[in-house]
Amino acid sequence: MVEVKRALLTGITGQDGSYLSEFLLGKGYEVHGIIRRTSTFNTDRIDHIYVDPHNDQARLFLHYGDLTDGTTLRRILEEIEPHEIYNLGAQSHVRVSFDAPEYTVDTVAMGTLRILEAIRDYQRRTGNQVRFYQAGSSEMFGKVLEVPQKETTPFYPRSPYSCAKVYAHWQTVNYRESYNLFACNGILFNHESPRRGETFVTRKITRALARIVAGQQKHLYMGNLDAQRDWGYAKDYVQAMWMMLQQDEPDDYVIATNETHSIKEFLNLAFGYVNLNWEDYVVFDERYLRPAEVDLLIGDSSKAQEKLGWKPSVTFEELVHLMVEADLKALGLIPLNGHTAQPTLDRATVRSVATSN
Ligand code: NDP
Ligand code: GDR
Repeated sequence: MVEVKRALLTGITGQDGSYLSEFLLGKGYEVHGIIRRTSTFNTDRIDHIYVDPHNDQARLFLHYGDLTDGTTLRRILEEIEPHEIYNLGAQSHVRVSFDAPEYTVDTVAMGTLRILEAIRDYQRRTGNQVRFYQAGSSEMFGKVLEVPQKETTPFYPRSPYSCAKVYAHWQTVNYRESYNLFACNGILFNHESPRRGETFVTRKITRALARIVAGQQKHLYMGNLDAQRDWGYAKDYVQAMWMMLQQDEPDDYVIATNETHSIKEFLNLAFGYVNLNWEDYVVFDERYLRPAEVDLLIGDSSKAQEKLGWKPSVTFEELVHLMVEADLKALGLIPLNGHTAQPTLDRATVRSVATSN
């Protein structure tokens, strides 16, 4: 009988963790996730795939732990004996990393090292190979040294978060070369979805837009609107993580759409979708500026496209529209007919509601 594959995820309650869990369950995996104890529920994004563990159909299991707690990480690894580990956990907000640098570095840099050390010992003791995925970021490129950015582009991190990600990247390479670990770095450019955290710029915009249409909010306070990002769809990106771990040899890959757009372009498309002008609502607030900004990110994912056979399936315009639609739907403003780029709402009605507020 073929053994069921077991995957262990840190960050399972986050945007990517939830999509990756769905994807792995669909592939027949048993999925284990590390969650943090919080005073309010933090499992909203995975509640729909959770089955009570007393049910023998259950294939998703949750374990309390934290990236700052190496003992627990080791214990969970020993108990589960996973075939694959996806390290998605992080204090992942760049602006917040300037406010809480020490904690950010502890989770992102030291957290990765703690897992790598646990895998190293586990492999040596048992002889079982664990495949490891590290959630690297385009933020590591930071200051523009080359466009588009690819695997060979030098890093120039511009925040505590990205400095920590660079450390985690090189430590992953180092463990691969020193201890023969099957360890891969994904260098993922921004990827978004209706499950994106509410304080990242795309979701902040689409959520505020829905609230403006519903008359619950009049203004949207924002920082630098000139920054440019290579935005893709999170569901596409988690597939690339899995693909990396199915190769014969471990390697590092850039995952991107190879297109860049400014925050203003995002605003134009989002507000334009409901026939509103963003300039009537968006107000500058310097609190959303960063001490150092990353001005321009545009990836070159040709290596992943050639070697993994990965490619993005959702365009920038489709991404904006599916996020706007999901937030409008969450407030009961439109019926959503699946992920479609076609407006399903009566724009004239929406416009009249918004302008009368
Ligand atoms: P999210 O912020 O949505 O999720 C982060 C996850 O990490 C959550 O599950 C969170 O738990 C968990 N976490 C936070 N702190 C700790 C800790 N101390 N110990 C254990 N778990 C912790 O991030 P995304 O899903 O968007 O991103 C996934 C990973 O990919 C992150 O590492 C991020 O840095 C990286 N990345 C993301 C990109 C993107 O565009 N989304 C691009 C490139 C890289 P809780 O729910 O309890 O807060
Ligand atoms: P980023 O994402 O920093 O690229 O990191 P974010 O959406 O936070 O910012 C993108 C750009 O928008 C500008 N901006 C604002 N950002 C936020 N959050 N709020 C605002 O009001 C606002 N106004 C303008 C920012 O200055 C920035 O230029 C994300 C995270 O998911 C990281 O974990 C990940 O590694 C990278 O993407 C790739």
